[in-house]
Amino acid sequence: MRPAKPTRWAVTLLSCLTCIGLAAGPAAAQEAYKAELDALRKAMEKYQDYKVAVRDLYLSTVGCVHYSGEKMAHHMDYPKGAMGVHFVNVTIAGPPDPMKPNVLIYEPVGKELKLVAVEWLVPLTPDLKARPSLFGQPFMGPMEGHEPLIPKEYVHYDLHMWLFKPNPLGLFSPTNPDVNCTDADFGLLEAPTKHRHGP
Ligand SMILES: [Cu+2]
Repeated sequence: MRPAKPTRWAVTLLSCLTCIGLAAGPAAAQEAYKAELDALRKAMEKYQDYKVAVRDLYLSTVGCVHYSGEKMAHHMDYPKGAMGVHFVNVTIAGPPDPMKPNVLIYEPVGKELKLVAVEWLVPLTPDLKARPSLFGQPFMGPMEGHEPLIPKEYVHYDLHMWLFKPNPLGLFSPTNPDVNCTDADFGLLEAPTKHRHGP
């Protein structure tokens, strides 16, 4: 599946970053991009059923990722909280498409999986000339892959968006303190002691 060509509004959106979002911060960006966020939420709604996501090739990476808030060497500083279970679609490639995130994130609640967030994951490649941005929000990174689920060598940028569950730390915070992995069959705490260090 080839990524869809950016629509006119997406191009306008990308070229207009400096005029609104960056200077004004995430809350204002949320306001400025309200129509786009609503359109994205509508497009992603069908994935509240994880089986629909799997059929569209968003595949589960199983572990429910959460963070203690402790600083980790070679890692971004992630505030205490969880991301959840990432479902990754490797058939979506190319520049990040605001209407087509390549990752969906679910929180295990009881015996169910609740769609809570979407994420754009962009590998650092020689043709990538600048830090990607969407919705007036610069991506985090570049950072190493998050072991044990992503190899350390997979250097990338990413942007999380809590489209279906409010996040007190902000719409674009990488972690959400209101999401937890206590109901997950496979919890995966990324903490300093669990991180593989060099030889
Ligand atoms: Cu994530």
